[in-house]
Order: sequence, then structure tokens, then C-alpha cells
Amino acid sequence: MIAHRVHRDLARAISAVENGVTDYRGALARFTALGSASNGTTARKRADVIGITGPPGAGKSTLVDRLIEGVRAAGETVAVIAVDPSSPFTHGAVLGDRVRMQRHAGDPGVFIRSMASRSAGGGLAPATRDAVRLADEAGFDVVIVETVGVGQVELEIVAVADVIVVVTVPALGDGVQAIKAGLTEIADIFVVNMADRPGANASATDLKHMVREGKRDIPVLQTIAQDGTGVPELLAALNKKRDGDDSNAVRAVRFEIVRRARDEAVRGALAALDTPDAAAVLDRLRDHELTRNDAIDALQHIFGGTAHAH
Ligand SMILES: Nc1nc2c(ncn2[C@@H]2O[C@H](COP(=O)(O)OP(=O)(O)O)[C@@H](O)[C@H]2O)c(=O)[nH]1
Ligand SMILES: [Mg+2]
Repeated sequence: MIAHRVHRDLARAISAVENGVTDYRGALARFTALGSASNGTTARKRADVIGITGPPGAGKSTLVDRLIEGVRAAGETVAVIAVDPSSPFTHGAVLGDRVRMQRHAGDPGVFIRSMASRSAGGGLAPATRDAVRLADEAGFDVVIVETVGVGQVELEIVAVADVIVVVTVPALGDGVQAIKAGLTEIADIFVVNMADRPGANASATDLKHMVREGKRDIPVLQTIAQDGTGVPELLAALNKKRDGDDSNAVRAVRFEIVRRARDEAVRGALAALDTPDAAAVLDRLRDHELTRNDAIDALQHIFGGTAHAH
């Protein structure tokens, strides 16, 4: 069980990282209940982080609610971080998530937190990763991260999750196509939710065919999140992945290294754009002395020079 003060400190620590007041380490130092929860004499097992991603409305939150139930029934504690990529000012879906999982409020073995994803490009905000680590420090056995799968977001879940469940729904039409565009690389388990709707078998069969073309063995399951049908099978598949080898760690580290390189390159480009040389090119662009392509070529030249100078 997780002590009340740990819940309180975890909530405060996540707010602090979300608001940019501090980072993960700073939060640990400030909210000491988190550290003391995990700084026992014996080495503590890290939390298993389960990523749940898929299109809006696929039933992810409903499914997470069922998973909470299953994890608790097995005697484990669980923290849920629900990331909503919509505007931080319109907490609509975030509120919806809270309502859906509300029945677990009051259970000290369950922590639920919604976060707005504010990073540019709709990616998982760095605060999300910090929140996951803080929930781990707080001593939860399982951390579930729900993200709306849009473009980069479902890829970024790779960096935080040990197991990734991609949730889809029957007969999305081009849904399977969209999934083909990269999701087979990140999915450890496919779920066709809303199996009470027509087309579920066909969708599952499509996915199974697709999986067979790839190298990895990805189970394809059907669920009805609303009544819990198929959830025991999903829990079993999750437990099997949790007990398996840590191949996802390799993937996560690769992803993180590439991400850092990309961030570094972006910082470099922004700095180069701030130089007087670049400003002069942009002035000439504004004054119609250069075309856009000319300006881009000129700036590339400057960036190349900057890169060599370093
Ligand atoms: N028919 C049906 N509806 C479902 C199922 N699972 C969830 N829903 C409903 O679908 C809507 C969206 O669910 P939600 O969990 O918020 O989806 P999310 O946006 O992916 O988190 C809600 O009204 C749910 O009650 C299901 O298996 N079958
Ligand atoms: Mg949701």
C-alpha cells in the first residue's frame, strides 16, 4: 500500500515538474516522502511501465480502468498518468478520463493523474517522463501511461514504456493503414477494442496478417472495455511481457539517444538563426531581395560554417 503522504507528495511533485518549477531530481529533493518511500535498505524493483496508446475515443481510458482493477486484484499498486495532447486550457478529455477512473479514488493503491502534453509538436512533454519516474520512486508496482496516438506521440511512448499496448477499434477503414505506418514497430500487444461492434473479427484478422509479415511476435486481442470482456487475456499478455526479457530497454535507449541528438541539432539551428549573419539574410528575405529558396541556401551555408567553426 502507498502511504497518504506519498500520494500527496507525488501529486505535488508532478505539479512542480509540469509547471517547470523543478525537474525530476529537484522534485525528489523537495518532496522527501517520495525518496523515503523507495530508499529502503533492499534494492527495490523498478515499476513496470505500461504504455497504452491509440486514437482518441478508442476506449483507452475505459480499458485502463479495467486494467487498474486487474492489477489491484493481483495485489499490486498502480499509478496512471493520462496524457492529453489537447490544449492545456481546455481540459475536456482530461476531465473525462478522471470521471471514467473515478471509482478508484480513495483506494490508496491507486494514483491517477492527468497531464496536458505541452511540448512543441505534440510530443510527450518532458514532464511526463518525470512524472513516470516520480511514480516509480513513490513505490508503485505498475505505472500505466495513457497517450493519444497522434503522430510522434505514440513513438515517444517508446522512451518511457516497458510494454506498449496499441488500442484500435473495428472498421476504422484506414485505421489499419494508419497503424501500418510505424505502429508495428512500437506495439508489443494489439488490442481491437469495442469488439461488440461489427467488424472486430475482420480488423483482428487484418492485424494478425500484418503481424505475421513482421519479425516480432505481437499478440492481437479483442476486448470490450465497457464490460471487461477480453481483459483477463490482456492482463495475461501483459504479465507475460513483463516477465520476459528487457528488449524494450534497448529500443528505449536507442530512441532517447536519437531524441537527444535531434534536440541538440534543433538548439544549434535556433542559435545559428540568432546570429547577425542569419539576421542579415532574413532581412534581405523580408525586403524581397532574396527568394525563400535563396534564403534557405544562404542560411544552410551559414549553418555549415557555424558547424565547422565548432
Ligand atoms: N461499444 C463500446 N463502447 C466502448 C468500449 N470501450 C469504451 N467505450 C466507450 O467509448 C467512449 C470513449 O472511451 P474512452 O475510454 O474515453 O476512450 P479514449 O479516448 O481512447 O480514452 C466512451 O463513451 C466509452 O464508454 C467498448 O468496448 N465498446
Ligand atoms: Mg482517454
